[in-house]
Amino acid sequence: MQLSPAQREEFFDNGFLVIGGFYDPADILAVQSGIYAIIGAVMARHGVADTRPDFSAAAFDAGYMDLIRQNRAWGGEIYDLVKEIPAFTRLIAHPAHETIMRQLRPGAVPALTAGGSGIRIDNPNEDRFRAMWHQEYPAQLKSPDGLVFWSPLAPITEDLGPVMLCPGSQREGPLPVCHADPENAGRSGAYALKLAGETELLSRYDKVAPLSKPGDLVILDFLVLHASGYNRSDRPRWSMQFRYYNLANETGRGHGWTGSYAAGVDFRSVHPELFVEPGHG
Ligand SMILES: O=C(O)CCC(=O)C(=O)O
Ligand SMILES: [Fe+2]
Repeated sequence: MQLSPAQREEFFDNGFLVIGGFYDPADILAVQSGIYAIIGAVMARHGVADTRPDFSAAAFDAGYMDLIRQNRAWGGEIYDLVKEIPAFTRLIAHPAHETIMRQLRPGAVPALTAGGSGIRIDNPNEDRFRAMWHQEYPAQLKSPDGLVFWSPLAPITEDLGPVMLCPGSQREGPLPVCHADPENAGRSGAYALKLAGETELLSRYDKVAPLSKPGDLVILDFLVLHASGYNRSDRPRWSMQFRYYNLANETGRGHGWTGSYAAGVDFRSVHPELFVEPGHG
């Protein structure tokens, strides 16, 4: 996987890059088929009759909305199980991720954040689980020059709420955060963090929300400002995230490549200067 000079320039200018048709369709199909099987297994566990059509890429999540309408907690079971699909685990360490990182971070020694990969299921109108505007670094730590590889499992349309990004915002460097109030009601860990001076900061940037489809890849700089969109459709928004960091990065080396919330660490113990009390941002 060789990036063109124009693609590299686009990434450095914007802090993100969309690559169409990046993954082998068979690899994506295997993950969708795994999700189909898990939905069936959860139906069977709860005695729900399985009247779904046979598996197809277009309807891999058939039955899911009916299940969560019956009992929202069953959606939580599916959310935890889909991370254990072998085909998903194979994609986490896809060789092309390392190849891309070596091209976008010259001299990098790519490493994979344990627990830093996942499958998001953004259900319609569940704004409580949206990611507010954030940089990846405080939420993940490891190294500030890390990359998020983001890829949808269903076609992303406007009404599904594509991820929003501020092009060029990665040049701000690591930005201070505070605890959101009152927005943090029901939020914890990285989800409760809000950028200090968010309104002023966001007013200085354009916001874009690129559409994508299964097999496409969106690469995000660990420092680019981004947020979940608002799912106002009647379908879940399925997407995969793979997170890589750089063992050759000096800041990472300085704190021992510590992880953040996923590793049970409060990032404030590593970067106290990046936290401000509400009202001081
Ligand atoms: O998919 C989303 O809504 C948020 C994505 C995100 O913040 C990430 O992948 O780091
Ligand atoms: Fe993020």
